[in-house]
Amino acid sequence: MSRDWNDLFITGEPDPGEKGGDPERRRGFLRRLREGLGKTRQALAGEIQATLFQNLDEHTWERLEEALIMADVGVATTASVVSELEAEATEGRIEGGEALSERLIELLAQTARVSRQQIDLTAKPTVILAVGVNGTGKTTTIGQLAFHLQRELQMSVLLGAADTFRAAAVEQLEGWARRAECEIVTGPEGSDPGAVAFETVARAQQGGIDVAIIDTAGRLHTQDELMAELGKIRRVISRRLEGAPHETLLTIDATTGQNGLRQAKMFSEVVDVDGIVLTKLDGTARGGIALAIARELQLPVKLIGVGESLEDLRPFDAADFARALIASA
Ligand SMILES: Nc1nc2c(ncn2[C@@H]2O[C@H](COP(=O)(O)OP(=O)(O)O)[C@@H](O)[C@H]2O)c(=O)[nH]1
Ligand SMILES: [Mg+2]
Repeated sequence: MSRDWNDLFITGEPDPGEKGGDPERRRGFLRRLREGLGKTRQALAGEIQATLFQNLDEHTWERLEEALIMADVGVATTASVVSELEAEATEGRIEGGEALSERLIELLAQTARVSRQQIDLTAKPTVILAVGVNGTGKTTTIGQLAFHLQRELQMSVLLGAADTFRAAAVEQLEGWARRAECEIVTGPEGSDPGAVAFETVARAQQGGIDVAIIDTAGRLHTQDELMAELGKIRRVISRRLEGAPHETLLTIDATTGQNGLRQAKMFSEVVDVDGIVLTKLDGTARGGIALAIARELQLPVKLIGVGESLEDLRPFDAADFARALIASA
């Protein structure tokens, strides 16, 4: 789990200091996370606190299950977490609302833990490919990620606008390139996305760039078409640079709930995905989905988006996340 950018990225540079960065900054981050998750928190935290701080009976566990399922934590995840909590409480291993609430956070965080949480940036250049259904937040995520790499970690970034389907998509990425102060490779509208991807990797190699991030279109006419296009982009990239793309990130829009999960499953069948970016958590009361995705897709959530500003993309830490949803303060 990555509590901070320094935990998320493997850069090969010496650790810049104390894990998790400076405490002031971390407090600020947790406050923003709580605010960003406000809608889910409003629906969930009060209900859970009220339930766990009352006398425990069979209704306690039912109410708890209902609240978690309403927040999209998922039926299977909810069932296993609540039955474990109930067992521990019944056996007297945990007592009191505070301890129950803490244990619930721990159990939820555990379910979200799957292999390889980090993003390895030691290859030079590292090529990151962004995939996902249109409108899920790929371009926004790329811009925010470029900003962090370039401006905070002092890594050089090159963007590749391989979503050549619409001119507006290229302009949008150009806007982010300006904000992040990084270079961008574009092609004419309707041109071959593979050619743009190839050019991006080539220029990153020639220019000694640290990270190339490639945007894709993610149209979903048919699965075959999508598979053909993404497959071609990947082949072109790996032909230019062996081992690339090093990281394929799949964006999922949290507001689309279980439907988004189904689409994500389809994508992960078509391309090898290394991690999930879960966006728009600020726009839903069902943000619990972040805790269920890892288990359902067997893929780690690596980044979360809680808004459209530069600061709104964050590394995902399941414990911080669960705490932001549930804890009273
Ligand atoms: N509220 C909110 N809006 C977001 C977030 N991420 C992206 N958006 C918005 O969602 C829309 C689609 O995003 P975009 O990056 O263009 O998606 P793409 O089609 O996958 O590239 C845009 O209006 C973004 O500003 C987020 O975390 N929160
Ligand atoms: Mg886009």
